[in-house]
Amino acid sequence: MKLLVTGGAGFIGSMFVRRRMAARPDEKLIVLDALTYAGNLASLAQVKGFEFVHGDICDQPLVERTLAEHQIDAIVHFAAESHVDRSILGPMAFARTNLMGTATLLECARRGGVKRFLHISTDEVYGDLGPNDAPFSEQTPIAPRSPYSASKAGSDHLVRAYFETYGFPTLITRCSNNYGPYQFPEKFIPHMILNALSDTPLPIYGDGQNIRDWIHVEDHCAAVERVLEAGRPGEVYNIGGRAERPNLEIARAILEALGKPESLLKFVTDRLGHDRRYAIDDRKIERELGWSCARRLDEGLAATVKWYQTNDEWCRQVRSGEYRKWVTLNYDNRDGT
Ligand code: NAD
Ligand code: TDX
Repeated sequence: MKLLVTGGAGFIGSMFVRRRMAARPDEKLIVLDALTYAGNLASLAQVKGFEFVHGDICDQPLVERTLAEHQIDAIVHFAAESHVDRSILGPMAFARTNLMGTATLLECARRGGVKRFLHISTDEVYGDLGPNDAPFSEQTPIAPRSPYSASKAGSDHLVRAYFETYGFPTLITRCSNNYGPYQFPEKFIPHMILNALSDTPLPIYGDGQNIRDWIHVEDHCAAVERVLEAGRPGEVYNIGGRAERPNLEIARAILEALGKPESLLKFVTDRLGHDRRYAIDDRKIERELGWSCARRLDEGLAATVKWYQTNDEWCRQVRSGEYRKWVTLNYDNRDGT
């Protein structure tokens, strides 16, 4: 299979590429990534054998060329603007990449004869839950509440429309909150770990009782591989960690793991439109494809804390902005983008 992975320099995409290349070193794998602030080639530094195309999924000629030149059979589409807080500050980038980018990719892939298109979506498209509501299933109506989740929901609708209208072989996964190595520290868990390590207050939005279902990024990527291999075209598969926790409990666990005092917790103004609870019913992927989450949250979190403690060079470069040097040297000076 000749595989195109969009967003392969991001947090989840890079884990997918690392795992895939380790298991199938002879497979032809192309990463297409615009290297926004969230893309970091250092996350792929140890990986050999893949090809990298620096480009934007909204750039139709570039996408067409990439698909044709490499005779791509299948696409795993991770590329997105992914941070809710940024979507509240600047929603247009989310509409552009998540909607227009996905539309561009779908249209080029359909015309280019791609045989499988796996769209990586999120549980956030279902909206939020009250404390006693049943978890989201694949039948739960789509009801996004942030510009991020609305743009992802829009992209899911486009993907579904390509299956229904053209019979184009699409698949969708909707996963809960990921954690693990190489996650950009704007997201909750790495943000808490790095602040704790530098004795900086940990900002807890609202009352800290918002609940997320946490899954280790390796478990998510294993599920994505199962869907790529054996998922039924036209279907949606939920993926979850079966580990619902209030944010405050996670922040406390991180402080405890690092031997830091609870006085570092700082309650701050809540996120606008903050979803209260996510929970996932992932029995369909378990039943149909035999996948289930392998890592326990306490073990995965301990390993993640350790990873951020021991990979201080990656963290330092991300925090200082030095990781952007590659883009500046190779591209910014050449064509002004
Ligand atoms: P990320 O922000 O870490 O990475 C996104 C990657 O996409 C980056 O490498 C970035 O450079 C690239 N990118 C952004 N805009 C692009 C464009 N226009 N063209 C080409 N590349 C572009 O995101 P992530 O956390 O790895 O999430 C990956 C996917 O998984 C996203 O689609 C996200 O919605 C979904 N998802 C994430 C989570 C989570 O907890 N992080 C959970 C469920 C689903
Ligand atoms: O500093 C913080 N303090 C805080 O209390 C941050 C960054 C977050 N939070 C809270 C907000 C959420 O309730 O922690 C929770 C998790 O926040 P994020 O890491 O921003 O994740 P979330 O908004 O839940 O969205 C994530 O999961 C689904 C990803 O960013 C999305 O890409 C994915 O689709």
